[in-house]
Amino acid sequence: MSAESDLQSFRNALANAKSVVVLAGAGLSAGSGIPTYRGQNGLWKTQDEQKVATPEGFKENPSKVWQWYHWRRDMCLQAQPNAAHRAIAALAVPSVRGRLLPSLKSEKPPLFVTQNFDGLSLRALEDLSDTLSPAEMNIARERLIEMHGSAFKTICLQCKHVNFTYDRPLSPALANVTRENAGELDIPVDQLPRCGGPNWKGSNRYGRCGGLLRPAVVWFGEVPDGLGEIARELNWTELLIVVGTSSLVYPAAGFAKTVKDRGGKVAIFTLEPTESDRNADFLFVGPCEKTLPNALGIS
Ligand code: BJW
Ligand code: ZN
Repeated sequence: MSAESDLQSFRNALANAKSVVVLAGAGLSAGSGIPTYRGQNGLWKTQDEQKVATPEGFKENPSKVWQWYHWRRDMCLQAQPNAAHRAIAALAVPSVRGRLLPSLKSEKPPLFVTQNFDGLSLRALEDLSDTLSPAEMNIARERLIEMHGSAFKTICLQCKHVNFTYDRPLSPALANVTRENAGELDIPVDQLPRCGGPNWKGSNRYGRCGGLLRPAVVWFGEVPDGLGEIARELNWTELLIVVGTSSLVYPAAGFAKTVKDRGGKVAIFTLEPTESDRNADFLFVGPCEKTLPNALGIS
């Protein structure tokens, strides 16, 4: 199938689909300068995932883990959404959906499931605040599932309060942590981020209890967020658009098979296809910040 006919048949599939889901991975944000996990320059080349991305690793050395998340969180804050984030966000605009996805059964935007913790998809959506009404924005936010959590959320290990903030640093002791020294500094546990913030005054109330915070991200062995809603949608998804994931981490790695088994179609946008990507109905190879806006006709 030539690139052109691929594009035309993909556009036809979009036009005919009654339900569409988008699934994204780290490749979506690679064009914004956020490193992927696997592959040549992936994070796991220099960092042991068992030490920094498991609950056991955090229990063993919360200081190391917090330092590692601090510099990555900073990097996410400095990064900007790219053209692929913007193209997906544009599906929240009713007129764009009317043009591209005229057969959608629901009035809501397609469910957008991202494995990324960088917050860039949310920011791309929020950049549309002049275009979307407050109600449309709320619905679009609800249709975005950050299934592996967010760099900007914390959870208190004691009272379980979840907090969202773009503030930095989350504790004064993290201020000097950089990519180069992350994990090397000797920061005692009582100087790590705490429930109620650095000026905690001894209260034991919910959200201000002084307990140790952890990043509200999903580590290996933990259950991802939003699985119930995702499973419900995948039951009747006619087109799954997969962007920039190696499809090695479950349960997300199984979504394409679920859709195929129920008779749906799968479109994959990736830099380097793997063997399993070749079973896709539509395959777009190249940087998704170029291929995705082009395929959707949104620049
Ligand atoms: C581009 C591009 C460009 C580059 N344009 N493309 C054995 C068998 C089956 C399962 C398991 C098993 N052993 C253990 C498990 C379970 C485990 C798992 O799957 N492990 C595998 C490694 C084997 N999974 C879990 O533990 C999950 N939980 C779970 O299973 O709970 C049980 C349960 C499930 C369901 C119901 C009930 C119970 C939790 C997984 C948590 C993953 N957490 C992380 C860290 C998040 C926080 C943080 O960032 O620190 O999530 S790990 C990391 O991997 C991160 C990612 O979201 C995730 C996926 O990575 P992703 O996005 O695919 O990135 P890469 O780097 O792998 O790929 C990038 C791709 O982009 C590449 O293909 C590039 O080519 C491409 N690319 N530039 C387009 N410009
Ligand atoms: Zn607390």
